[in-house]
Amino acid sequence: MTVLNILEFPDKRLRTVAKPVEVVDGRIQTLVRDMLETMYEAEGIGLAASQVDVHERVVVIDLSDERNEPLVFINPDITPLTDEEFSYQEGCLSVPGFYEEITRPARVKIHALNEQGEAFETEAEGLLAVCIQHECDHLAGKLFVDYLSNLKRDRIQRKLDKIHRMQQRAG
Ligand code: GNR
Ligand code: NI
Repeated sequence: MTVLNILEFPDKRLRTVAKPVEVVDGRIQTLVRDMLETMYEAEGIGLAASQVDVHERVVVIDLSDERNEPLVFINPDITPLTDEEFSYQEGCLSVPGFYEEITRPARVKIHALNEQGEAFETEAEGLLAVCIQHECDHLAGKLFVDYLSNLKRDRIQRKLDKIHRMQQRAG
């Protein structure tokens, strides 16, 4: 297994629209395992393939405290189930250190394939609904900062640009 490099905002590659997975084969299963290892190492609750510069529709999530309940969504497709909204303080491994309240549909239906390539559907609410919507945004090249005002987003971009410049100088 391999810990993959996570792209950080404002990296343009995060804006790439992911393509559907055509066959869930060994290559995709290896990607899923590497994404899980990367998510656990980074202590995130979710990860989209876009964040590791693989532009295919693959998402992993684990909301459990023990970090032993991996959820895998290949070619996820979500539809809101209600007009009701839910607000949550969101963070992102690609926007490290910044947290902002984001409002989204409170419940969604999810259609996806599992890691064996079998179709399944489920409904999500609460944190799972937040997380799957956040991950599907990544697959569309979208980040939670896109929901913020230009002022807030530009502030975050300037701070991360500065951090990235300092990291570059430190080698
Ligand atoms: O680890 C993560 N935490 C989180 C918190 C609130 C809302 C969404 C998330 S997802 C994030 C991991 C990540 O960046 N996934 O794309
Ligand atoms: Ni994210």
